Amino acid sequence: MKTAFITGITGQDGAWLAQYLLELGYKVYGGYRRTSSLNTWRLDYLGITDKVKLIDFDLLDYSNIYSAIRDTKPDEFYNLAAQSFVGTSFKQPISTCQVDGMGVAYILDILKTISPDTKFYQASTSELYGKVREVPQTEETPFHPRSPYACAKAMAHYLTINYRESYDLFTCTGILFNHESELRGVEFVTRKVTTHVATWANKETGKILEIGNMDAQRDWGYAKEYVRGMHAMLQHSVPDTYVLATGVTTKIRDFIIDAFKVIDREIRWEGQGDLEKGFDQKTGELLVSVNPAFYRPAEVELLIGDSTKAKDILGFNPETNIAKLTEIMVLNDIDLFRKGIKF
Ligand code: NAP
Ligand code: G4F
Repeated sequence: MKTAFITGITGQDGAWLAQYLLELGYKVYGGYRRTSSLNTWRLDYLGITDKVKLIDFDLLDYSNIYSAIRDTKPDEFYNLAAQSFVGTSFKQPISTCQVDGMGVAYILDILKTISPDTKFYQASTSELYGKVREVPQTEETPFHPRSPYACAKAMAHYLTINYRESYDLFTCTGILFNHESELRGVEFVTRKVTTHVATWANKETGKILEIGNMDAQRDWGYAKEYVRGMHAMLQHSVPDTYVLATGVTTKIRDFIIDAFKVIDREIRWEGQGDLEKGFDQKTGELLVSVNPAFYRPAEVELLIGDSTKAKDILGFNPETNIAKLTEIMVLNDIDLFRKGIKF
């Protein structure tokens, strides 16, 4: 039986990856950080909370990481833990750098010292491209990070490659473009939109969606499919860096329009910039309103990835397009809302 250690197991990708590895017959250790109440809603949703072995794990604590690796000596180590919200990284730049940058330095050095045969996956990100230098973005496109989050992830990315080149460790980096799902945190824009749309499914309960920059574009895929790509990277004979993306980009505005269409509401836009608003075409109800509080000090305007390398070498071929993904998320949130879940 192979063993895997997943950091960030309580997060979106951690939960999907744990489910996938359990299906493959792995023993799964899940690193989770202590909070005042253990937050396993995603593992509960997938019905796997009792099937993984939860281990205390905090990326800020070297000695904790050391003992977690010493005690488990996994075949594969997936580092998915991070302060992953770009907006927050502008408000908490120091802790973001410590967790997302230094935390990875700790893991790599501990692996080198006490578990050099463990294969390592680092969750890199399309945020590295930032102010993009090339369209679409590939493994060769230069980086131009636009947030403390992306800067910290750049450090982690290069360290992962450096430990591969310097010490012959089996370390991979996956430059993943945005991937979403029913398990996405509600502060990220897709899930923020779908939870708001769900509140309009019962007419009397609609909540106005306050939104930031609607002109940014993202290459959105389905997280459940992307975690298979992470696993495939560690099964290949040679450690490397891969882009995982769909190759299709969508404006935030179009995502909002399509999400409301799932519940048969057409949006009529009025005004411009900070004053723009979206009304229900038929009823005139206010559905969407711009709130500059959600603008970022520096924005990543356009992301679109080319994952030809992952397709050719790993067989990565995501099937869920953005229309299907939108429908999955909206219908799931309507279901949750009707069951009384508060967003
Ligand atoms: P997520 O839902 O925000 O999950 C992040 C996880 O990290 C949570 O389990 C969180 O624990 C944990 N964590 C945060 N700080 C920690 C610390 N100091 N020590 C230990 N654990 C800590 O993120 P995700 O969407 O699953 O993303 C997974 C990884 O991929 C992240 O590294 C992210 O930056 C990267 N990434 C994501 C995307 C995407 O579109 N989803 C794209 C590219 C890269 P709590 O539950 O306690 O908060
Ligand atoms: O959903 P977002 O917060 O995701 P973002 O910033 O692209 O980051 C996500 O994807 C990265 C991969 O590229 C990951 F590395 C990272 O961990 C995370 O998973 O924002 C998407 C876009 C941005 O341009 C943002 O300015 O949506 C825009 N936006 C407009 N209004 C908003 C809002 N974003 C959020 N979260 N909330 C808004 O109200």
